[in-house]
Amino acid sequence: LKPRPLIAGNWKMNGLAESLDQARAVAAALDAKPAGARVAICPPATLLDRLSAALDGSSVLTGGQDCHVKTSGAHTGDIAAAMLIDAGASLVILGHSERREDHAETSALVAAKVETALTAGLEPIICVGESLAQREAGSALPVVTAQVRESLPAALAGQAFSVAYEPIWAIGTGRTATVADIEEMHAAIRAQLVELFGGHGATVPILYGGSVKPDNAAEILGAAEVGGALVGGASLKAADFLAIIAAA
Ligand code: G2H
Repeated sequence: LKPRPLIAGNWKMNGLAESLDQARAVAAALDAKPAGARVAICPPATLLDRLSAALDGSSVLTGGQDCHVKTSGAHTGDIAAAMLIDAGASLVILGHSERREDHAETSALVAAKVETALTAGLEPIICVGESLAQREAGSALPVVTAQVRESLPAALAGQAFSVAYEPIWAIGTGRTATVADIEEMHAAIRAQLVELFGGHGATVPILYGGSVKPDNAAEILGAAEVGGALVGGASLKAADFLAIIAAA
């Protein structure tokens, strides 16, 4: 059975208390007119507890943007998977390219974090994607399929999770991959998932991320093997996020 598409908002390092109103507006609109997709918002950690409370009783899930590989201890500035759960999260984004770049996260570390998140009871959204230089060198497919192999631990077998393909050159740049680019990569990721997880791998949602906006959402979400979207900038405004959700 094909799972429902997942539309996840990634607020990144944006959002103060007033942003909760945008999330409330999304929840109210979806309560009035339920979406076909599952919907989640991943705010900065400072807002997670308040956002989860604000969305309590609605259909909108909340998630973290990262968690530490360890379950607790002396890791100043970091956040543990159990803390995300404590703040109401049910999902967590792991291995986003901004974490891989800003914090030198390797696929091996991402895989270890995925195990930690699963043990805590979080549903991981595991991000992969090539840089512009890698795409121009013609190595996008091998780079991304290697990231999938190395970032997805065997512990994911039978578990709920999704993979998000986010070409780095299309993130926040206003530049989107073409449908042909997306379909080619999603097919390669699907083949890798089936190789790793058999029949389960055939059903894992593969999200697309990178400048998804109301005006390109229908085209992207209609592409083969696109099982949802990870939405950055356009998830910060309720009207834009709702338009993308409606396209799923
Ligand atoms: C890609 C995406 C969300 P944006 O990072 O993860 O952000 O939609 O702003 O490109």
